[in-house]
Amino acid sequence: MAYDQNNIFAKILRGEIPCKKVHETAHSLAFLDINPQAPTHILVIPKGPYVSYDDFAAKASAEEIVDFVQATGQVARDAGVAESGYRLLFNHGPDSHQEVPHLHVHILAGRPLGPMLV
Ligand code: D5M
Repeated sequence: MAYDQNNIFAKILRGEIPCKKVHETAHSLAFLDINPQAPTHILVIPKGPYVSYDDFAAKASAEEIVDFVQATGQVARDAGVAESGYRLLFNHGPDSHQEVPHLHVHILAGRPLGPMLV
């Protein structure tokens, strides 16, 4: 699937629409989810044009991947949920109901999340 430069997160990265930024690194950006499903619901995205987890895993540089993983851990620590716990969620592709075609991980926390539902 080709990367759509007009997806909503591409617009956020270009500064065309606002976001509630919580963290930024050389290769990653974290901001609050507009439709929170938990008291803490933060999205972390790479700045590069990756459609999905598979696209990122296959094409991103080691530097980008390390940056993304470390940024995600830092955001959770800064949000104060590293001790109480959090869930990381990637939706990849149509069956997962991925809505935005720019890779993002959901950090969900702030209440007992219950068992993983599929
Ligand atoms: O999740 C896509 C997520 O993106 C969903 O939880 C809403 C969120 N979203 C959509 N638009 C925005 C803006 N403008 N700011 C912040 N969050 C947003 P998915 O895994 O693709 O289903």
